[in-house]
Amino acid sequence: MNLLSLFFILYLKVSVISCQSQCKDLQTCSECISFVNDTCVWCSAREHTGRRCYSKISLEPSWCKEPVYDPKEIVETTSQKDFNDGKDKKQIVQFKPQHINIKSRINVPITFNMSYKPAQDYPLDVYYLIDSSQTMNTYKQSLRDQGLRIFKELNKITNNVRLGVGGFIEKLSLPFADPSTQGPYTFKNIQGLTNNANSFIQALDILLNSNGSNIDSPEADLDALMQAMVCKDIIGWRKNSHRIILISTDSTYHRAGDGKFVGAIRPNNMQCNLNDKNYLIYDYPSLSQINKIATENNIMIIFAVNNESINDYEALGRKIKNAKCVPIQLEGVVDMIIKEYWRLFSSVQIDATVNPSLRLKFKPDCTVKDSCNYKNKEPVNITVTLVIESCSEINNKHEVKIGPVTIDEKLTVHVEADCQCHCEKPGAGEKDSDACSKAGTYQCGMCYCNENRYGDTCKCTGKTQDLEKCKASSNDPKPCSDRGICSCGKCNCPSGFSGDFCQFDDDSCVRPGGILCAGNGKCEYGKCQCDQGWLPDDCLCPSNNNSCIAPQSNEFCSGRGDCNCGQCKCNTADTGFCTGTYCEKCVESKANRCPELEDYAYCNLNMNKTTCDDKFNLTNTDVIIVNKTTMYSDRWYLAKMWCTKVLDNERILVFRYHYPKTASNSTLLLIIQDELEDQPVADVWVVVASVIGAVLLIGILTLIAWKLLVDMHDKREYEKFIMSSTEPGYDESSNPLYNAPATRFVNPAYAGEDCH
Ligand SMILES: *[C@@H]1O[C@H](CO)[C@@H](O)[C@H](O)[C@H]1NC(C)=O
Ligand SMILES: *[C@@H]1O[C@H](CO)[C@@H](O)[C@H](O)[C@H]1NC(C)=O
Ligand SMILES: *[C@@H]1O[C@H](CO)[C@@H](O)[C@H](O)[C@H]1NC(C)=O
Ligand SMILES: *[C@@H]1O[C@H](CO)[C@@H](O)[C@H](O)[C@H]1NC(C)=O
Ligand SMILES: *[C@@H]1O[C@H](CO)[C@@H](O)[C@H](O)[C@H]1NC(C)=O
Ligand SMILES: *[C@@H]1O[C@H](CO)[C@@H](O)[C@H](O)[C@H]1NC(C)=O
Ligand SMILES: *[C@@H]1O[C@H](CO)[C@@H](O)[C@H](O)[C@H]1NC(C)=O
Ligand SMILES: *[C@@H]1O[C@H](CO)[C@@H](O)[C@H](O)[C@H]1NC(C)=O
Ligand SMILES: *[C@@H]1O[C@H](CO)[C@@H](O)[C@H](O)[C@H]1NC(C)=O
Ligand SMILES: CC(=O)N[C@H]1CO[C@H](CO)[C@@H](O)[C@@H]1O
Repeated sequence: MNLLSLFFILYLKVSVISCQSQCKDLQTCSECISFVNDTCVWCSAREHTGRRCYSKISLEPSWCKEPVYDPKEIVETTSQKDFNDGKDKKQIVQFKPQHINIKSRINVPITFNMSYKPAQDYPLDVYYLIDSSQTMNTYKQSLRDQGLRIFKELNKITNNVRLGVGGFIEKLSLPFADPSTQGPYTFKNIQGLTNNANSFIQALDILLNSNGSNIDSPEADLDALMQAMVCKDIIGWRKNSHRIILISTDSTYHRAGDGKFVGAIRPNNMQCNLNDKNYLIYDYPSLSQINKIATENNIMIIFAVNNESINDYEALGRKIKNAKCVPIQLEGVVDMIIKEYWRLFSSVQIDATVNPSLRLKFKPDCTVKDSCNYKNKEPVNITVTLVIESCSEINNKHEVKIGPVTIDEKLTVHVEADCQCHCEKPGAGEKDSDACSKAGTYQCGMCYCNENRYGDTCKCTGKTQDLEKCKASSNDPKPCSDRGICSCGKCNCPSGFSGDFCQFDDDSCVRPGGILCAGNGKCEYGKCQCDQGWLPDDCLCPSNNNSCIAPQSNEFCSGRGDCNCGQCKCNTADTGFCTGTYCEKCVESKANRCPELEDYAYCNLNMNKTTCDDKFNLTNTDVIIVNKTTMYSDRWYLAKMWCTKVLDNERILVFRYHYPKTASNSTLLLIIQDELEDQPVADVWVVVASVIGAVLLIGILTLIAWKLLVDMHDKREYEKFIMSSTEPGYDESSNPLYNAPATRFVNPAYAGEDCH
C-alpha cells in the first residue's frame, strides 16, 4: 500500500466518522429523520441504550432491534388518463399523468415520468385585436387581407380553428380622446370567436370602417388586451384550446399610472368591464397584471406593429411570458401565426409552480423554450426528479402543478414531506409509562420526563439534570470523561472504564511480564485489585510461601533458601550447596575429613563434648550445635565444608566445619545442625509428572533414558572430582590460609573442557 492510498483510507474513515457524529447529536426522532446533511435513521427499540440516531450508510447489522424509523418514499399515481384526441366528444388528454401523490423524507430524489402528446386538430382560438384609430387607415386594406389569409391558412392545417375580432382606441376622456365625438371607444368586441368565415370578414369590415379617433398618440392597448383575456364568455374562448391574441397597432400604448390624467386612479381590477365608464374608473393594467392573466389563461400574445413603435413593443414583449413582436406587414404576420401554430403544436415547454422548499429537475429540460419537441407522432417523455429540501414547522404539504405552458392540462402533485415520526405525533406517546418510571411520556424509545424529573428513564428527581456532578472538574468539557452516561448526577460507566467519573481506563494498570496485573487480578480504578493469595500492587507475588514448599515438606525451600515472590532463591554456594525448585538438590562435599568427623559430630549431638573428645581422642575442637536457620546463615560463611551422614534410621545428620583463620591456635570448628534432616522427597519425577503430565509415555521413557545417561555421566564426573580432590596438595581444608574459590562447589558436575 502506498502512502497515497493510506491517506485516502484515512480520509474516508475520518469522513465516515464525521457523518456519524452529525447524526449522533440529534436528540429527537423528527430531527433525526429530517436532518439535512445526512440520511439518518432512528432506533426506537425499548431496550436500546445510548444514542438513537445513526447515519444510514454506516450502519452495522443488528445495530437496533425493531422498530427503526427510516421513512420510505411513497409515489402514487392516482390519475393517469390515456392520451385522447377529443374525437367522439371525449375529453381531450394530451398530458399524463394527471395526479400524483408523493410522500418522502427530505433530500431523497424521487423520480416520475410525464408524457406529452398533442391532440390532432387541437382547438386553436385566435383573437384579432385591432387599433381602430384613424391613423391605422393606411393599413386598412392590408389588415383585411391579413385577416383573410390567416383564416385560410389556419383552416388548411386544422379544422378546429376559430377567429374573433375586436377593436380598441382610447379611454373616452380628455385629454386622451374627445368624448363629444361619437366615434371613439376604449374596447369593443365586434365578433366573438367563430368558425364562420363570413361572420369574421364582416366583423373585420365593420371594424376597419369605423371612424373613431383619439387626440394623443398612445392607445389603450393594455385595457383592450386585459378585456379580451378576462371576458371569456363574450370573446368565447374555448376550454382547452391554444389561444393567440394578435394585436395590430401603429402607435405606443398607455401604461399603468397614465389613467390619472383622466381620473382613472384605481388600479386595474382585472375584471371584465366592457363599459366605457368603467375604463374611466380603473387605470390601465400593469405589465405584471397582463402577464399574470396571460399566463393563467395560456394566452399567447403577438404584437404586430409598425416600424416606428417596434422598439417599444419588443421591450413589452420581453416582459410578458409567451409574447412575440412582429412588423405589421402582411406576410410577416401570417407567417408568424402559422409558425406559432406549429410551435404550439409540436413543442412543449413545461412550467411548474413550486414551493421554495422543493426542487424540481426535468430530463430533458423542457422548461427552456423550444427544447422539447414533438416528433414522429411519438409522445414526448419527460422524467422529473423532485427533492424536498427542507422541513417546515408550519406546513409540510405542498401542491405542485406541472404542465405544458400552452395548454390547460396540468399534472397536480401533492407532496408531503415526511418530517415527523409516527411515534411523535400528538397522542402517540405513552403517558406516565412504566419505561419512564411512571414519571414521563415514552415516545420513540425516549422518555420525556415530567416536571422535576430527569434522566434517561426519568428516575432522577430534581430541577435540572445536574451534569456538573458528573464531571471530575468543572474544566471537563463533557460529563463522565466522555465515556459514560450521566444519570441522576452519577456516571454509568461502560465496561472498561471505572471511577466516579469513568476517569480510569481499566486497561492501564501495570503489566508485569506483559500481562495486565500479572493475570492475577482486575484492573480497576487505575490499580490492580489482586485476587486472594496475591500480593498487592502488581499481583505478581503470592501472599504466602506455599509454592516454595515441596510436597510433603513443611518448610519452604527445604530450609536452604529464601522464598522470594513464590520462588526459591537457594542460598549461594558461599553458604549452601543446593539447587532445584525447592533447593532440594544438594551436593555433598565429600572432603576427606567428613567421614572422619561424622561419628564425632553425631556423638556431639547426643552427648557432651568432653565425653566425645575422650571417645574419639580429639582435642582442639570447637563444637557448636545450632538450629537449622542459623546453620544456613551467613554467620558461618567460612565453614565451607559440608558433610552429611545417613544414619541407620534413614535420617540425615548435617554439619559443616572449618579451620578458623588464626594460625596461632589450630582449632577445628565444627558446626552441627541440631535436628536431623529427612531424605529429600521432592524428586524430579514429581516435578516432571506435574509439569508435563500429558506427554506421551514414549516421551517419558525417552526422558528416563536421558536422565539415566545424565546421572551416569554426573556420577562419572563426580568420581573424577573426588579423585582429583584427594590428590596430594589439593586438600585446601588442611590449609587454613587457603580459601577455595566459591565456584568450585556450585556444581561439581561442571567440568568445563572435560565435558564430552
Ligand atoms: C450541514 O453541513 C454544512 C457544511 O458541511 C454545515 O455548514 C451546516 O452547519 C450543516 N448543517 C447542520 C444542521 O449540521
Ligand atoms: C421513466 O421512464 C424511464 C425510461 O422511459 C424508465 O427507465 C423509468 O423506469 C421510468 N420511471 C418511472 C418512475 O416510471
Ligand atoms: C365615417 O366617415 C365616413 C366619411 O369619412 C362616413 O362616410 C361614414 O359614414 C362614417 N362612418 C361612421 C360609422 O361614422
Ligand atoms: C419597416 O422595416 C422593414 C425592415 O425592418 C422594411 O422592410 C420596411 O420597408 C419598413 N417599412 C416602413 C414603412 O418603413
Ligand atoms: C415515450 O414512452 C413511450 C412509452 O411510455 C414510448 O412508446 C415512446 O416511444 C417514448 N417516446 C420517445 C420519444 O422515446
Ligand atoms: C516467605 O519467605 C520469606 C523469606 O524466605 C519471608 O521474608 C516472607 O515473609 C515469607 N512470606 C510469608 C507470607 O510467610
Ligand atoms: C591419643 O593421641 C595421643 C597424641 O595425640 C597419643 O599419644 C595417644 O596414644 C592416643 N590414644 C589413643 C587411645 O589412641
Ligand atoms: C535459632 O537460633 C537462633 C540463635 O541461636 C535463634 O535466635 C532463633 O530463634 C532459632 N530459630 C529457631 C527456629 O528456633
Ligand atoms: C583460638 O582462637 C579463638 C579466637 O580466634 C578463641 O576463641 C579460642 O579460645 C582459641 N583457642 C585456644 C585453645 O587458644
Ligand atoms: C562438663 C560435663 O558436663 N561433663 C559430664 C559429661 O558426661 C559425663 C557422663 O555422661 C559426666 O560424668 C561429666 O560430668
